[in-house]
Amino acid sequence: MRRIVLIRPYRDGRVLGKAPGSPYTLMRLASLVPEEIPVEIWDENLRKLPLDTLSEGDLVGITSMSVTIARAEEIARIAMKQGAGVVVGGVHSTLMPDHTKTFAHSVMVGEGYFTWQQLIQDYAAEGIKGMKPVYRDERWADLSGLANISDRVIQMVDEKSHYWTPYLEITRGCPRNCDFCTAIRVSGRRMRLRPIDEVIDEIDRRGIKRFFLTDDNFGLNFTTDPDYVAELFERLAPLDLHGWTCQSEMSVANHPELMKMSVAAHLDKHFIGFESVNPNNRSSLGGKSKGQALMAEEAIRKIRATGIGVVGLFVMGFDEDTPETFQAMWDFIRTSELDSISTTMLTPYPGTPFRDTVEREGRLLDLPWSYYDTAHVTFVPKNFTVQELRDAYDWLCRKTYSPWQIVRRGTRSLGRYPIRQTGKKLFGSFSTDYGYRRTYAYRNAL
Ligand code: B12
Ligand code: SF4
Repeated sequence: MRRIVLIRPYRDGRVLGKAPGSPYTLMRLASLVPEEIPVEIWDENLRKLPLDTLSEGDLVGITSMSVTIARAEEIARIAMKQGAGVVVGGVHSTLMPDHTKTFAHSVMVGEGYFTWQQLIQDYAAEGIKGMKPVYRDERWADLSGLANISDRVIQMVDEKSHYWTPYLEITRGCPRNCDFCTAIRVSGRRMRLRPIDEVIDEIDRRGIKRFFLTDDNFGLNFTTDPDYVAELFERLAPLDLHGWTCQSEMSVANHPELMKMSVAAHLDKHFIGFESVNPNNRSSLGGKSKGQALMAEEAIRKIRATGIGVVGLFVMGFDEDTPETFQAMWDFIRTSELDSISTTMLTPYPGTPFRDTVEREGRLLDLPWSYYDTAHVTFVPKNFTVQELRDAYDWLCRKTYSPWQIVRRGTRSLGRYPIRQTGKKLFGSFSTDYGYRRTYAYRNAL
């Protein structure tokens, strides 16, 4: 084997010279490559890929989400034509292996922690001939000692020079069961926790000062595993961090003691999946106490009172939604104390019960995967025409992400911190809304 090349296909590009987020998935996978085999990470958000250098003896691993699968396919076909062995893994290939199989020697279904190592051995022994069409790894393995990021990978990626936001995994999985959610189909419904020593060691060796957790529902651990969370916060508190953010749910507001500890642990913001201000949508939301604007307001107030920010995540286009839901959403955004807002379009991702429903009812629109970016309407809604839903969503996004609204929320957010912390908190106070404005803007680029 000449080398292993791990590729992230283009999606976000660069902002002021750096890509928005580090290639965390590939950093973990590259760390599983034995030291004697050369490994490279190619991030197409960062630079044009030297695909013409791929040849026989190279093993190419490509990561995929539905939105990037078309580019993954182009890269895979070029690499295969030049004689490289090609494996595609990630969310899309896990949920649609039959589609992915058509343009790769191997498809990685599931987490791949163990099968990736198996595939490397198979390729090293017999080249492309040794690669099995499908490798399955859906055992939801214990995270202890699993693919810790190696020093070789830390040096190679040089996150500080190339990326605005480093990612970090502390827990994985979510026991809830929202019918539109892909995360639980690829990370499992059992909450798994990384050993705290390994988390602290990783932060230390990577030298990161800010990070975004990849955890599907970190905040749920406040309720299900308070001792773990308390110990984690105690260990993070003495570190010299600028701040970090996580995905949560509003039940964190019921844990004042942990919230207090989280401030000392440099937690900056909870991204909270309120999902909907329409109470009729509760059945789609897997048992979370959601869909109730009053409860949301109370939770936001309590969390912000501790000095932690709240980013509200909302999904539009549920079957129960009507034009009034959009007005109610805007009223809520305008009057709430949220620090940043994400309003996304409900999307029938592969592997979800929601997709099964729209398929069964003949409501799935025939659109390329690039439209699965949560900013496009990809199915026929119940109470709108497709165009009406698009227009309603456009109306909401133009209001929510107007420069004035971004500045208003960002300045309010920054105002929560003591003046001496302004430098540290400036980036994070505006970057989230700016990022969502960009995500929405992709829609108009297609
Ligand atoms: C963190 C995260 C993000 C981050 C960073 C994403 C990134 N790494 O580029 C941010 C916030 C930027 C983001 C953005 C988006 N995301 Co996102 N994200 C996640 C989240 C919560 C965790 C992913 C993660 O990093 N996990 C930790 C790493 C270590 O593991 P992993 O990526 O799961 O990969 C493992 C396996 O899949 C496998 N594997 C993956 N690739 C490969 C490749 C090879 C060769 C092999 C062998 C194995 C392998 O090995 C890894 C280790 O086990 C997932 C939810 C989830 N549980 O998957 C959603 C998720 C992946 N995101 C999703 C979506 C829709 C998006 C956006 C389109 C949203 C938007 N509105 O723009 C964008 C697209 C961004 C892009 N660059 O393409 C969907 C994808 C659905 C789908 N069918 O594609 C998910 C599943 C969430 C959901 N809605 O349910 N996301
Ligand atoms: S709470 Fe979040 S991660 Fe959990 S199932 Fe629902 S959408 Fe998915």
